[in-house]
Amino acid sequence: MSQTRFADVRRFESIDSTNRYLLDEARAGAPEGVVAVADHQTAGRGRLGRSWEAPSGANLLLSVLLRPAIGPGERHLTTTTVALAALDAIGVVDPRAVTDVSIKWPNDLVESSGRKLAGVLAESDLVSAAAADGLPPPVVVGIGINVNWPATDADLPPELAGLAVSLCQMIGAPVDREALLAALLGALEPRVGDLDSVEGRARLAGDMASHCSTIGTRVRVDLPDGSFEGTATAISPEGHLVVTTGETTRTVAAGDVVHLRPGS
Ligand code: BT5
Repeated sequence: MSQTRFADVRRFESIDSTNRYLLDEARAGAPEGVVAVADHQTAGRGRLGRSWEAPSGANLLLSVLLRPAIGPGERHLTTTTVALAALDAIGVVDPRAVTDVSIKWPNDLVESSGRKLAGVLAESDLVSAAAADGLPPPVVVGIGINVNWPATDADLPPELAGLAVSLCQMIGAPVDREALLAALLGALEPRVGDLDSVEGRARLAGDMASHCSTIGTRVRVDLPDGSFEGTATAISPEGHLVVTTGETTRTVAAGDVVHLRPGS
């Protein structure tokens, strides 16, 4: 990966969270492109205080430090960037399996049954922005991809039963984590480059729209101040979800989305 901005790959047998590690590095002034990869996380995190589960040595757990020159309103595109790069990478490793994978807004890669294959977590820290003089503010984007765990549904803890799936299950054979990592870092380079220009950001939003199974789906959007239902119709240029409720159209920048079956 020396030809990409992601040449500084730091590997950990065990760490609390690769996102936490890179946020601390960002605070100390680390440049864009540092990558942290872990065999195991003791406190892998999801959004809103949730946790990310993966046994040691089975899955891909990594974070990248980005310093995109974009405004706060467009930061969601960093999640989009990594989700799209992960789709690209899965396509490199297994072109057939990827046809069965889509992005569920805002941050999940899901298999056609809706089971979750990967989750993305973008975190920024304005304190580190102030500390690192002259550098654009950091965004740390982490992704956990279920590569070889679960090997079968029986491996899952009760709380993930029926909700998680791995590439190994989809393909029917173990997958080389290093090959997937190399493909992901390779795919990230042009995708992250797209954050730098208006045309690039439009490409990210457009590609998101074409791979997003939330579009065209009846959804419930859970926000901190309540929920509403509607039909997801588009991805905005900033990567936000456009939902029409019949009476109004709302653009959702952050929130949990539940895909509802027709009539539910
Ligand atoms: C996410 O959060 O999906 C973001 C996950 C990001 C994990 C990566 S790993 C490397 C980096 N370092 C970190 O510390 N984190 C990042 P969210 O949308 O909140 O989903 C979390 C929910 O997904 C949990 O509450 C579980 O229900 C479910 N979950 C946990 N582990 C899972 C797994 N391995 N596969 C599928 N679902 C899982």
